[in-house]
Amino acid sequence: MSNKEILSVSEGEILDIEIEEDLLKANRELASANRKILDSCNVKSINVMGSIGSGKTSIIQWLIKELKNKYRIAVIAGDVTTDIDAERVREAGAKSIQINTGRGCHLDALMIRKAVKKLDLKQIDLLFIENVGNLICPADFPLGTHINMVVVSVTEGPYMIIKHPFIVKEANVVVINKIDLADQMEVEIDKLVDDAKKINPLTKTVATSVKENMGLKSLINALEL
Ligand SMILES: Nc1nc2c(ncn2[C@@H]2O[C@H](COP(=O)(O)OP(=O)(O)OP(=O)(O)O)[C@@H](O)[C@H]2O)c(=O)[nH]1
Ligand SMILES: [Mg+2]
Repeated sequence: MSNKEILSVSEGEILDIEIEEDLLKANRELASANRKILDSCNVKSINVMGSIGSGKTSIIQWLIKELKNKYRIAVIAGDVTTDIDAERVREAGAKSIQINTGRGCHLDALMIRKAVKKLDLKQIDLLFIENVGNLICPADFPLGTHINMVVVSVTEGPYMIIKHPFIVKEANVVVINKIDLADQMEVEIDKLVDDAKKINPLTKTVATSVKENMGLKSLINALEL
């Protein structure tokens, strides 16, 4: 008996793969159309991805408070069911639109196209898009943004970057947040930075603590804002 197990792919599975490829292709085309629309209105856009509770909204609020006198800022907030995050960024001083994805684990380019139609882009300089908290699905669905930022938190432990190479490969900026808790979590920031650079040598890394107000200037530099 062979020690290799051969898995056969049924016709149904081939169809599934073809449908998935078509879906990803359609998303990429819509993403490029989104980019053209944003570019035509001189709106710089940032796709903020990261796991649940890593600090995505806190970081967006922090940036809004620091930058709202320099840029006209809007946020598209993706969430499964609530509009809590849209309200939080509105309170910080930005226009906001909530997208509820229901059971969906990521935003896609069509959702952004529809949300962008509700914004007066001529009145906006900077658009944050907070993706659904998840380190897997958003990696496959570009939105057409200029910058992809991934927020991880030290509270997720020492292996969260090395275990999620696909999203790190897509990231222009990796933010390691909640560094105020690094000692309690016994997580070494330098090791996380090395992990990110090994996966994506071109990505920029920034260590932050929103709670202790650490790393804001470095983050603004990394985002070229
Ligand atoms: N200690 C500490 N807590 C933080 C920091 N940043 C955010 N938090 C807290 O972490 C929790 C989650 O923050 P959010 O900004 O809501 O995280 P999120 O990634 O937007 O969460 P979801 O949208 O639910 O996925 C909140 O209680 C924040 O106050 C930080 O730097 N240090
Ligand atoms: Mg949030």
